[in-house]
Amino acid sequence: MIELYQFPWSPYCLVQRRILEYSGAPFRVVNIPNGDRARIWKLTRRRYYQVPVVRAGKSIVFETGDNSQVIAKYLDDLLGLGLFPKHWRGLQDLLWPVIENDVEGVAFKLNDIYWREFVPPSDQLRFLRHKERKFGRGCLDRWRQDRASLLAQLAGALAPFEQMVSQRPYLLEETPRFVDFDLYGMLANFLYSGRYRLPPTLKNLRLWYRRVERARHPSLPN
Ligand SMILES: N[C@@H](CCC(=O)N[C@@H](CS)C(=O)NCC(=O)O)C(=O)O
Repeated sequence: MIELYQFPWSPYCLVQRRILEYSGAPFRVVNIPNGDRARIWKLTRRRYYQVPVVRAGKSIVFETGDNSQVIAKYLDDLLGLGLFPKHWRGLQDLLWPVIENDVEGVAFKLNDIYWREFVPPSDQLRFLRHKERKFGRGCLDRWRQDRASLLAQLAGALAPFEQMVSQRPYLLEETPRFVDFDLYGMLANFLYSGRYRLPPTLKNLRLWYRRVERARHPSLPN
């Protein structure tokens, strides 16, 4: 059975999780403490410590760069999902860095503001230390103070995607492709704390989000 090593609020893990659900393939989630990557380190034979990591039989799959999509392409091939069709080659490559930088860079801060509500107490010290070492002391309090401007920034970053889905059910066409799952993961991370809704001004994107959340591969029975 396929295994997804993750932590539940990670935007990149939420992408892979939704892809696996979409596929209908049986899979198992293995939760890793945010602050203790020993299990990932061992699994990848000391080559990687981030999440997500996917294990399928003897294959251990993880990203090789900031903009690689090794896991999604692997699952796409393995499960025949058609997430990277030839006719969108290049265009999806241009879109996913925007999704994973401009949208993710704001979305995770807004969710992290509520970290005490979802990071297990046993992991909170390591979580706080990890964030402060990466983004500076007091970063989580600063993001809380900046909440309104971060929300405005997020709405701005999402505006082009709202335009895209005002013309068609998914970002590119009638069927979800990789970028739909990618944007979904970033927004599922934003919504993870339960403290937010997608802005009402992004009417079509709200409908799109529900659509991606429920999408099932066409080969699956209804
Ligand atoms: N480009 C990678 C990024 C993965 C990533 O940033 N993972 C985060 C969790 S959302 C992580 O493991 N961070 C911990 C660390 O860097 O120590 C991907 O798309 O999977």
